[in-house]
Amino acid sequence: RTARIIGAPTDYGANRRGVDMGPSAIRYAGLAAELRSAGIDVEDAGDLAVPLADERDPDAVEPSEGTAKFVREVEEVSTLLSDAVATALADDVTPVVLGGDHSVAIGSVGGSARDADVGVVWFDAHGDFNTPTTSPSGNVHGMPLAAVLGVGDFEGVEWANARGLKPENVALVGLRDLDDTERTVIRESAVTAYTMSDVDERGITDVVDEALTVAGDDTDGVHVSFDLDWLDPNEAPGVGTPVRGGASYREAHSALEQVATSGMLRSLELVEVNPILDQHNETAELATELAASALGKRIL
Ligand code: DIR
Ligand code: MN
Ligand code: MN
Ligand code: MN
Repeated sequence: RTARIIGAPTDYGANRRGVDMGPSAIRYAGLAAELRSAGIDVEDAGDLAVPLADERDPDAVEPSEGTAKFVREVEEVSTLLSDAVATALADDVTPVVLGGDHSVAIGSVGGSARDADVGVVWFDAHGDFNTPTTSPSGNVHGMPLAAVLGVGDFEGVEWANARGLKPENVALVGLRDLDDTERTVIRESAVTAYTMSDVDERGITDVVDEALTVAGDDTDGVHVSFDLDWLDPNEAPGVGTPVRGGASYREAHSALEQVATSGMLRSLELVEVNPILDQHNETAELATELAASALGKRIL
């Protein structure tokens, strides 16, 4: 199989500058070489032309868009990314999107689900189910799942909604930090959510197996959205919103090896790597290793 790397160097969805350097950090950590050594062919499409943050005003939002900061810029990046992902799939290669903050998922899920029925497995400490009205932070990186599913303010917002995605085919794995309204909205939604307690009780293999069944049920493939803050901060310190009690190094590899084994992976993204907050680029190195596991690297 061939993987096409697509860099989305944006921090418009987060309040921490530096996450826009994620694609550079992950390339520097040796992503292409790691994938090639695992027998995967690699193309690098380079980075999307993201507008320069220093020239944009965070408050330049329309009143009807509540408190979503930089929502115009997020729309701009999402549109570029959605096209790049859809093009990769049309070219019969596997898109590997490098964030950037998690707002990039709006573009990658949108592109992946443009001309197909797609399921999503979302590895994250957070639910990413806020909307401009409910978000305590106003940061779009806490909203991408609500955006692609058309929840709340995002209902009928064409650039944000993913055409071929139903909530019944969405599984969130490893939740441990939800905002109050977010908890209610997730409970009321048809998505399936597994907390870290589920991982503790049932083990990662069982949980991921079920998550893949949910996402793969009557779909053409699965998009894996991987927020590095899913891991414990001891393993992945270079993220903007670390939360204690996350997945271990082994659990993360095991989960993504299962993704590869399932044969259902359609598109992959690795987000929230922030080299400014990192120690010796170790979070980017981890992202590199995990991408190889998801794409089929095996020890023997
Ligand atoms: C928080 C953080 N719930 C927010 N979300 C993050 O801003 O809405 N998602 N970091 O990955
Ligand atoms: Mn996230
Ligand atoms: Mn997160
Ligand atoms: Mn939170």
